[in-house]
Amino acid sequence: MKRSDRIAEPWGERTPYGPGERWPVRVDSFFAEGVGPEDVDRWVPTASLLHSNGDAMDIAVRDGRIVGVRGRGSDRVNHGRLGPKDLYGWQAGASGDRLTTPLIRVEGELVPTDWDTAMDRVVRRTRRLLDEHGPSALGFYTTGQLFLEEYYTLAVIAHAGLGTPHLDGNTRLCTATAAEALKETFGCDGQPGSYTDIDHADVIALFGHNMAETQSVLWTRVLDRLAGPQPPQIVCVDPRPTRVAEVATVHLAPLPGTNVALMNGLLHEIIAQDWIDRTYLDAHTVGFDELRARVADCTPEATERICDVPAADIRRAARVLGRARRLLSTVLQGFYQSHQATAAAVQVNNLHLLRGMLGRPGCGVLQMNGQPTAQNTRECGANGDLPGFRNWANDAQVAELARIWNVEPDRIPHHGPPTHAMQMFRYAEQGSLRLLWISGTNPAVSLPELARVRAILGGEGLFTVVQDIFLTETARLADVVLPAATWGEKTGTFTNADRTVHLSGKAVEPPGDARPDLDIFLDYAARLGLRDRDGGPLVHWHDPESAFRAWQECSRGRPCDYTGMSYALLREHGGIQWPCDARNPRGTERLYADGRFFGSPQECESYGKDLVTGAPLEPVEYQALNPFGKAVIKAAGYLPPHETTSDSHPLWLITGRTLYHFHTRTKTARAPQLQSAAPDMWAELSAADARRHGVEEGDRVEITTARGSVTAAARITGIRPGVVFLPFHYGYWDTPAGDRPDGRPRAANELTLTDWDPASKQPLFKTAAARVRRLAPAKAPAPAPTTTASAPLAAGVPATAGGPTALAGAQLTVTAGGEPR
Ligand SMILES: Nc1nc2c(c(=O)[nH]1)N[C@H]1C(S)=C(S)[C@@H](COP(=O)(O)OP(=O)(O)OC[C@H]3O[C@@H](n4cnc5c(=O)[nH]c(N)nc54)[C@H](O)[C@@H]3O)O[C@H]1N2
Ligand SMILES: Nc1nc2c(c(=O)[nH]1)N[C@H]1C(S)=C(S)[C@@H](COP(=O)(O)OP(=O)(O)OC[C@H]3O[C@@H](n4cnc5c(=O)[nH]c(N)nc54)[C@H](O)[C@@H]3O)O[C@H]1N2
Ligand SMILES: [Mo]
Repeated sequence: MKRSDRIAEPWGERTPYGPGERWPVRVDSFFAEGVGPEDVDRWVPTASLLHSNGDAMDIAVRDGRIVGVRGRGSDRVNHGRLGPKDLYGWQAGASGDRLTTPLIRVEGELVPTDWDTAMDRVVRRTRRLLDEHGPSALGFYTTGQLFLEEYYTLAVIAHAGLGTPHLDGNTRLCTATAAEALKETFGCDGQPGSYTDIDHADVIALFGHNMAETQSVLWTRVLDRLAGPQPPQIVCVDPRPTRVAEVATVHLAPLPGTNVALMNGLLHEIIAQDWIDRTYLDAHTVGFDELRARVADCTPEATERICDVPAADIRRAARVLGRARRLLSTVLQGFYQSHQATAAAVQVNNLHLLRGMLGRPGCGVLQMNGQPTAQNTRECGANGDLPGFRNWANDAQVAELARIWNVEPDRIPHHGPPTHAMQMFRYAEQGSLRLLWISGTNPAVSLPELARVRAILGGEGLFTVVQDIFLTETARLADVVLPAATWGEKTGTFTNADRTVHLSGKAVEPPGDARPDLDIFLDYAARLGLRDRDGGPLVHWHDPESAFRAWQECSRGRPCDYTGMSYALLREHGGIQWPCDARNPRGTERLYADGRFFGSPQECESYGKDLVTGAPLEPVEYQALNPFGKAVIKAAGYLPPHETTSDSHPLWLITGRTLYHFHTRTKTARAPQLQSAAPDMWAELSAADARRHGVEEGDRVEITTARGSVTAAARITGIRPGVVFLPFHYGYWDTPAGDRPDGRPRAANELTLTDWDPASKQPLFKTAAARVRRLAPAKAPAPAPTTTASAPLAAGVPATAGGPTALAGAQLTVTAGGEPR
């Protein structure tokens, strides 16, 4: 086992393999200075908590401290490999500035206190609000980073205990569209495909997904296929020159916010060329005729005019997709975080239905997750539906849930879908929501339009509880701060983007008085004395394993059936894919292999929505549309974004991630290797736009939208002309001004807008109109990584060409080493 350097070599050395072969094992590891594997007292199995890939790993413990990690070679997900955040991120847990005691606000200041005092404050406020205003004064905004057991407990407390409809996750910002797109097409959430589809595919298409940086180990699997015999062809749809684009057979770089137009153009061409599977369509789908009519006019030329992608490239991409024998597609934030998110993501599902590419090795759709445990937030009913993917609009399913919880069905709010996060913040702004309990998320950096978010969280009328491991920008605005234990300090399970469940073990004690999130929720339920209909405790479990068993009962017979699992089995076997029940005791590799979906009116999680207005379909409408529970092909026309570029704001602003950081950097900035790989804010500009604004590499620039301005160092890259990219990782906790943007606003979300996709309610982080101004000359190159999509042009990464419009406007799209594409 050798030490791995995943800063300089993020994807490590190649282990090539061919189609249908097993991906070779390569075990990555990293240890603290002066420690080696021989010094380790114990290895504790877990999986990565810094993305959705679920990389299985073991924590090295020595003298009660975490001293390193190694990948687990036997696990189905990563075959031993670890990415940069997996290898180095754990160091943050031992950081000296962890929260170690609860804090309460006294005369304007947060002061340390004990658990009794802090919880008593929260419980007294809860009771008072329940008495005076009823349950809808209470809201819970959770995350995609806790464990299944924790979400389930919170969901039971909110839905059945308090009876508030206001429970959502930051998964609303993250994978609400994945869930919605799966529900629209297949009737239910749940990933059809499997990571092993990479082993078999002859075409892999990535739609708005920078897998190289955001699921870096999954990307090594693709790279190893590319290095082996009969490599797959890659299709990349992204306005930036990502490492995915670099190896793509076809790279389409559409204008931001035009994904639906692009997809309709591709589907038009595939139908026109008759690259469709009639037998599959007839047997397993409804809605094809409507789609065909909808895309009839979407010729490659018409598509070029909207997306600014050459018609010839659209034809080439359609040909690759249309003639694939085993097609794997992945979809992520380039599609999910824009104004027609669900409509666009659904078209990728449609592509697979048209081509009959589902349920066989190599034929999968991965409507990806982002956060490590986002899948569990959704399964457990902490993100817009009821637990076990139950349909709030189906009385029989609500009654079943009431039976499991032993409460009256009326106790569970189900007159409409649970409130989405953006609406909860609106209610808080208006004053009807008076207590907001935030767990495991940092909205003062991650939500759109931060000035507004700060005003809401800091507002007099709102009592804010923040449960975190650090004193974040959000925690500083709280009335009560609860110190949590995290990964490695608590036990629980979580599920990655391909339905693989891992058990994550406790390796070390949490610092000070910090407590597992589960214990905090259990304590709240106990203090409130929540009861079922016979007067017994509503939350009748007491630790992770008993919570898991309670969840198993809730999942019984549902698509996400966990009843065949146990902690013992997960310990023995490693990752297992749900559904796992008596019929599938070792889990299920692919859903829908038999062409059967969870789409019948009785079974489905949702009756679907109008993709343009977001209006839910009535049960009778769904019954008429899809009586036999087939897959639904839903068409959608392209609509322009609400905010578009203008003379005053001529550039499209998009935001996103870099390889080395996780979100608001509370963990990755406290890991020295990661922080020094990307220490501060930058802005990516094309050479043409840089020249037009008189900007050179490293210059300080100001980026402005209708919401505000930020400053950053300019990085000139091969991004398509007309687009500026900002990473959203940089907030204020580690700036001289502390938690305030005074002096030097830098958080990308100062600029983003309060708006969301009508169907999934996922906010828009990838379309806004901006302008750029040069402030000062460079002192040094921008502090952006050179190994990734932010590589400077000089590094020889080919520029991303726009279509003819961009060429005409920009006069420059080709640089050293680049071919005009
Ligand atoms: N290193 C790292 N990995 C992570 C995370 C992290 O913070 N850091 N976070 C995890 C989480 S929670 C998530 S959700 C995932 C996100 O993973 P990704 O979705 O891969 O990441 P993003 O950078 O948000 O966006 C992906 C790409 O969308 C492109 N894009 C922007 N606008 C458009 C558009 O209009 N159309 C198209 N087609 N593309 C567009 C951007 O150029 C960007 O390269 O990553 C997970 N993994
Ligand atoms: N502009 C822009 N904004 C975006 C995005 C974008 O692409 N562009 N992407 C969006 C997406 S996809 C996402 S997922 C969000 C992410 O946004 P956030 O969820 O706000 O980001 P994180 O930094 O991951 O916040 C997680 C918090 O949980 C804390 N934490 C970590 N472990 C634990 C634990 O075990 N228990 C508890 N209680 N707390 C813990 C961390 O310290 C941190 O404060 O950002 C969204 N915002
Ligand atoms: Mo996310």
